[in-house]
Amino acid sequence: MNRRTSVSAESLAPASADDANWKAPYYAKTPDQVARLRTAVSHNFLFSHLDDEQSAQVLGALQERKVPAKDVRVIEQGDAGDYFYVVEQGTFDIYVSSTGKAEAGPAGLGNKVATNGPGTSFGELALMYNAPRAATVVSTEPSVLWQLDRVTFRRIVMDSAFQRRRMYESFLEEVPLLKDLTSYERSKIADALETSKYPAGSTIITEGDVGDKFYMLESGEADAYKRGVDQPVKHYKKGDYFGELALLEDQPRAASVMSTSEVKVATLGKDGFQRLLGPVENIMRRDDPRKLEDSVDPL
Ligand code: PCG
Repeated sequence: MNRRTSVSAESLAPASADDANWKAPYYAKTPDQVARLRTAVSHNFLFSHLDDEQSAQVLGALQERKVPAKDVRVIEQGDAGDYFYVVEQGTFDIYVSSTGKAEAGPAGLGNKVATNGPGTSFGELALMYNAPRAATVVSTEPSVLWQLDRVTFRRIVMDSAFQRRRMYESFLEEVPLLKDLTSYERSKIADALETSKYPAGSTIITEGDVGDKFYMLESGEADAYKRGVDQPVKHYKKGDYFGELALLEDQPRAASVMSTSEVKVATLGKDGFQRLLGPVENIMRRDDPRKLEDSVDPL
């Protein structure tokens, strides 16, 4: 079967897995480029769920793009989406205009909503949702980007990211800790989450261990215990979080956490915790359970 797809048909239809003739483009790279590219994508959560073959295809399809100066509009709000970008070097300011479209001149950019540095990415929304660009992205200095064409993005990178965002969207909206984040900030957290399940009576965290993850309770209940204290020092239910102290303070786990029913947790590794939960760090410090424990367990 020799199936042919026109560009315009592709732009309307979601990329489907049954287009057997499609092959990802391949751009040859020098060893230096490969090394720089690997570093740039290594912390990017949109790539972290790809298998080896998918990673090789994506690395081959990424193309280097040098941005020669500051104030280059790499993406204009309202335009059609063509590429997804990973930042290797430099930073980019992101603006959203309430008119839905970027106009000429600095005033036409709208409100600055984010600044993206090395290892971050942008430009996924228009490709995921077949929608106009939702923001304008402007260089703040000469920079280096890696760009991935929309078809490769949709066919290889998007599926897991899209499902992950959808799957965690409603849960993350109900986590009190995250309620003041924008829905876009919550989407970025969803990209980085993993789900784990535990039967009732499991030890999820052991006091004294080195901490490498942050936990949010998706379903079920759990208790925190401290050595030498008979009663639980804290009880957790859906939407609560734990495991933040060891990561905030770089100290061993301050308590053990055990499931009291079957439990599902969404976990965020240390890297994601530090990159994505910066805006709520003060809330976590304010709610630090050691303030409550002091009366129970003076140390
Ligand atoms: P896209 O394709 O809409 O192009 C503009 C990009 O800006 C968008 O994808 C996101 O990748 C990125 N972006 C970063 N922060 C924000 C934000 O707060 N809101 C929106 N809408 N986009 C953002």
